[in-house]
Amino acid sequence: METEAATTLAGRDVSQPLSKNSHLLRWVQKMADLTMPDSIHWVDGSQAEYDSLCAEMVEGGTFIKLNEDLWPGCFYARSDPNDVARVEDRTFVCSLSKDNAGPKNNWMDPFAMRKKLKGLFKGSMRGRTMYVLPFSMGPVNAPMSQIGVQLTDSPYAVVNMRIMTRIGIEVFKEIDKGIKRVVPCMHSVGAPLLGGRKDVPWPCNREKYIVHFPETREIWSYGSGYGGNALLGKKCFALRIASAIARDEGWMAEHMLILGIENPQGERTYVAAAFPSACGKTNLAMLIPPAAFDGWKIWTIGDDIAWLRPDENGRLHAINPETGFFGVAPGTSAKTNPSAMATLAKNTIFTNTALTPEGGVWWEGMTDQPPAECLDWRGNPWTPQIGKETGATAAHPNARFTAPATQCPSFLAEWETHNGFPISAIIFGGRRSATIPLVYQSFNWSSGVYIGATMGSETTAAATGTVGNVRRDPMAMLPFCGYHMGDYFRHWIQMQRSLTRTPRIFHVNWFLKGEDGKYLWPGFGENMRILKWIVDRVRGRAWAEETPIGWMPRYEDLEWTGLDLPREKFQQLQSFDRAAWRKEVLGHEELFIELHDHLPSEMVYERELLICRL
Ligand code: SAT
Ligand code: MN
Repeated sequence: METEAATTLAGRDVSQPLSKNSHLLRWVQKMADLTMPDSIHWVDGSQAEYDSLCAEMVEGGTFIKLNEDLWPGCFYARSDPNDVARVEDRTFVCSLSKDNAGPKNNWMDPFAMRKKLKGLFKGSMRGRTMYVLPFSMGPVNAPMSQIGVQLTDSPYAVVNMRIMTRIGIEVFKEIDKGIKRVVPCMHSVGAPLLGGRKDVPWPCNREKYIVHFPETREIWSYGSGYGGNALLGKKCFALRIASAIARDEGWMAEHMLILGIENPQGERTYVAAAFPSACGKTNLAMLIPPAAFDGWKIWTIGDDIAWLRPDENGRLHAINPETGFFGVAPGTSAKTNPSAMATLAKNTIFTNTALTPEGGVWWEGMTDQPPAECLDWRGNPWTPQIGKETGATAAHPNARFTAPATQCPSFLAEWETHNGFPISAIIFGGRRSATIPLVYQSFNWSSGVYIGATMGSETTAAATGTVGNVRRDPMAMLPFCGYHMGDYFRHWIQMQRSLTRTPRIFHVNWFLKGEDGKYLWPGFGENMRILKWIVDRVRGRAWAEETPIGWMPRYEDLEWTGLDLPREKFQQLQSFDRAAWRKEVLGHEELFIELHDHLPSEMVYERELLICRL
């Protein structure tokens, strides 16, 4: 096979193929013939390779090396202003039947889409190197892990993927065993370098396609180099494709952080929490308990994606399939998230933050005092005065850091070898300035699934589009579910059957605002108080009051030492407004009408019950 591959690829500069898998070799060859790169580089995943790719990108202008004394091992990139976030309107789930993709996904006939993609990818890598990037989501040998190979013309994607996933030789070895199915992931920034044209720092294309074929388990991404559009292991594989695999195989791929809560007696409780993009998952995952919680500790396991599977005893276990954090920079500070600041202090890639004159990075909220001057995320001079006059921020609101998880001080060390952590509670949460109380608990699994399914959240800068509208974002999976949302609810309901003990389900909302427009809840470390109540509920140690929407803590059920939050304010945070909830339920109805022909009857019953209680 090697010789066959080598002959057909003659004329191209090809590094030694690192796999003997004939399917893989044939596919690489076929894709090279389609995309016509100048050279092919088999990614070994070594530090030396990473360093040389970074050096090449510094040379080419994609990367700026940050000041080694201030930011050791760190690089800075500015994206094209037209390529700054996930593009949901350009994201497709191309199942054979439109019905399987459901009304919440963009769909195109897979045959028509393949034709379209062939046209787009034809010659799309001319003048560039195609990287053959093998990656494993989850520890390479672990039973829960999944393997993919991304062919990409973006060295930026390669180095980011090295932080975010397990890549390189060990994954090729796993592929060569021929046991696990490999998900092929095609990625091109769609900017061929024709006739010796000079490259730009951030090549991309105005036309973008992020395409998933769930039946054949394939991903094709064209035109973007940013985040979830380009790091295909993340949202495309670990959520959209994996959710479809998980439904077929009886497990769950969810947009959830995972954390462990340890009390002073050393007892650990693991919880998973689903929040939409840019709603503070990373902050919650890295929470540091306030001083009053002496002896308590939060362990970080993941900040974005959880794969959950019942073990042989019927308890739901979770792994984080990633190895890094692709976190939102703005708002991250030594005050809001000291662990994140420690994590990103070295060996980190910053994208679309501001660049300071001393070769450091800055973003809104990082320090109380902005730098006197800096270059903004577009490379233009920025001063606080310019910011005031023009309203321009120094960092893009979706500016990101890509940082290794092992650098996080609260990261759970045994995580690599572990087969997953038993999950006692699932927390849903959205960004809602009104109506939804600070915390409540569902009555049972199916009412909990209803709470997750009807979750709403105000939109953020993580996706292109208007910011601040309330949209229904079921289980925070609206942009990430690889099949019909109604079937997804059914899968959630059915999971109960394979569980001897279901996790308890909660809903939180840190984002309630008072009449003055200010947040009512201090958030961040103080969220520990809510987590403690949740742990105590799960373990049958805490009291709650029944309300029409679920179980709620009374003021005296929470630990208040060290926080001066008046009882009246708590009442405001926990208030239940019947009229507002009646409106809220109409929003649920809108979603259900859209999904009606696939909606499990449990969801309809739960809605009826809720209406009766209201
Ligand atoms: O999808 S990204 O990885 O770009 C970030 C997110 O939206 O959560
Ligand atoms: Mn996310």
